Amino acid sequence: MSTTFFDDLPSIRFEGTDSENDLAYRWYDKDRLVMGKRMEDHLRFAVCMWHTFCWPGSDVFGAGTFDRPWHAGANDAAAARTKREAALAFVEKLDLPFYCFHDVDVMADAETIGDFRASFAEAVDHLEELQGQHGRRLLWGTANLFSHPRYMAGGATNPDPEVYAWAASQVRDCLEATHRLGGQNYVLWGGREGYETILNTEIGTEMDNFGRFLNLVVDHKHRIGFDGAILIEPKPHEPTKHQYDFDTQSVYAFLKRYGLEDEVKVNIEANHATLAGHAFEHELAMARTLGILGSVDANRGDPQNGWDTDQFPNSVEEWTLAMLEWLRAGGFTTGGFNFDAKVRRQSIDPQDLMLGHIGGVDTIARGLLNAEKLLSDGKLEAFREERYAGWQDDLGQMIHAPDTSLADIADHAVKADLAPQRKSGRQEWCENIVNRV
Ligand code: XUL
Ligand code: CO
Repeated sequence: MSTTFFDDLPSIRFEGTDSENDLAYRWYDKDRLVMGKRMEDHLRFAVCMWHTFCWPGSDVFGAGTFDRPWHAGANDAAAARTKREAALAFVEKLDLPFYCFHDVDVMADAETIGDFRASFAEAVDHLEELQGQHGRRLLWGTANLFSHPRYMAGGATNPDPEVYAWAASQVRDCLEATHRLGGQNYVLWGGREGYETILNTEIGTEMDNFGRFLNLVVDHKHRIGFDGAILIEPKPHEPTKHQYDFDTQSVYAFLKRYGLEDEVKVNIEANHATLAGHAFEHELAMARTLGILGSVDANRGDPQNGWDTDQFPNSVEEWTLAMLEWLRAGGFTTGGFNFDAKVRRQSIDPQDLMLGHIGGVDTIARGLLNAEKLLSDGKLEAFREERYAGWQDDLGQMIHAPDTSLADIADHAVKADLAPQRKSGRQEWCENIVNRV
C-alpha cells in the first residue's frame, strides 16, 4: 500500500507563538536548547498505538464512532498491516521520535498460542521495516495480559498456572521483539494483577507469583542482552477493584520484597496518580527520591470524575509543577513522555488526532520552559535548602552518626534545654513564585 490514511494531513513543524496555524507547534521547538540539551532529546515524545489507532471510539454504552479503514471488518492480517502503516506515517508527520505498542495492538487477532506467535512475529518484521522507512524508534513494548477473556482473573496473578504460562509466552516474545526493534524500555502494567473481592483471593500466593514472574522477566532480559529498562506502571484500580501496583511507594515496597529495586523502575502515568489520590508531581517526586523514575505516560484525568479518562494534557500549571520534579530528577535516561491519551469520542476527524498530540506536546514543552525558569532563578531551590540547613549543622550530623542512640539525642535536647524557633513554611510565597512564570 503506497498511500495511508493520514496522507491529506500536513507535517507538523514549529512555527512559534505568533502562528495562526492550528497544525503547528507553538512551544515545542525540537532543536531549542534547554539546560544544555535539545528539547527533542529531553522530552523523547512517543505516540501510543492502542488509543490512537486501535480504539474505535467505543465506550461502555456505545459502539465505535471512528471510521478508520482498518476498523471496517475483522482485525485480520491485512487490516493490521494497514493500521501499522498508518501509525508510523502519523508519527513521522508529527515529527515525534518514538512510538509504543502492546503486542495485540500491532497484530491480527489469533486464538491459539501458535497462531498468536506467528501473527505477532509477522507484525514485528513489518514494524522493523516501517521504523527504517519512517525514521521512528520504539520507546517501549508491552504485552497485553488483560483484554483476552483468558486473563479475566489476571496474568501473573491468575489462580491458574496455565494462564500464567500463556502470559510467560507473550512476555517472552514481546520482550525479545522490543529488544530486536531497538526498544528503550519494556513496560508491565498489571491491569488485572489485583482482585475483585478479597473473599476469593489469596493475596500472598498472588504476590509471590507476581514477584516470581517479575524476577523471571528480569532474568530473561539479561539472558538476551536487552539493556533497556524494565518498568512497572502503577495504577490503584480500574479495571480491577484493587491492583497490587497501587502507586510508586507500593511498587517500591513490592520491588524490595522481591529483591528487584535495582532492576525495575516505574512508568508513571499522570492520571493513575490522580486515581491513587496523589498529585502527578507527588508520584514524580517519590520516584525521584526512591531512585526508580523510568518513564512517563502523559495523559490527564478529569477532576470531576473518578475514572481513567486518558485525555491529552492541557494544563500548563500541572506540567510546570511536574517538570520541576522531573528536572530535579535529572530527566530521562531510557524513558520518554508517551501520549497514552485518546481524543474524545466525538472527535472523529483524523485531524483531531493531530490536534490532541499538538496540544499535549506544546503543554509539556511550555511546562519544561517554565520549570527551567524556576530552576535558573533559583528562589525555590534556595528556600528549600535553607529550610533543611539544620541537618548540615552539628545536631543534624550527630543524629545521623552511626553510633548515636535515641537516648543520646533525647539527652542532648534536655541538656541544651532546646526551645526550637518556629519558621514560616512560606507556602503562598512558593505558589506565587510558580505563578509568576
Ligand atoms: C492503562 C494504561 C495502559 C498501559 C500499558 O490504564 O495506562 O495502557 O500504559 O499497558
Ligand atoms: Co499508561
